[in-house]
Amino acid sequence: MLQLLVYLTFICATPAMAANTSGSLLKQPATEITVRLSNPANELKFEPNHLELVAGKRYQLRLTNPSQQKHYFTAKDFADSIWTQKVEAGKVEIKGAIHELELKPGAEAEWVFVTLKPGNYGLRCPIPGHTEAGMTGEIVVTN
Ligand SMILES: [Cu+2]
Repeated sequence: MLQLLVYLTFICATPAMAANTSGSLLKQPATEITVRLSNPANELKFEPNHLELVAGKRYQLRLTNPSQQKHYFTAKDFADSIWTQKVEAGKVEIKGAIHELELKPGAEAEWVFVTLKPGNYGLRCPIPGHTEAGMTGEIVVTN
């Protein structure tokens, strides 16, 4: 009996419980969006560079890097405003908060999350020179 109590306490203390409040949100089908980090011509931009999302919806954001150099998808304020269900890359699945993804040439990743707070959030690739060259974007979350 004591063991059971300890076990329950442990479960309740895990961050995953925060997800329970949005449990029904996690069952809704995810809207798929693809964003390319640069392109085969190595242009320093996100395609598309403007995303419009709705708060309280579940999304499956597929990130690809079809260029010959690595890039980052960095949107810290956005990442703070959502609930990340998981990030899948290759055979690895990562649970919990994510702020930034680095994609090597040819890499692909899937970020599944639920938007929570409306707002305008910046997106950029912080590799020296890339933000300055225009590798930026905007994520708009509306009600
Ligand atoms: Cu870049």
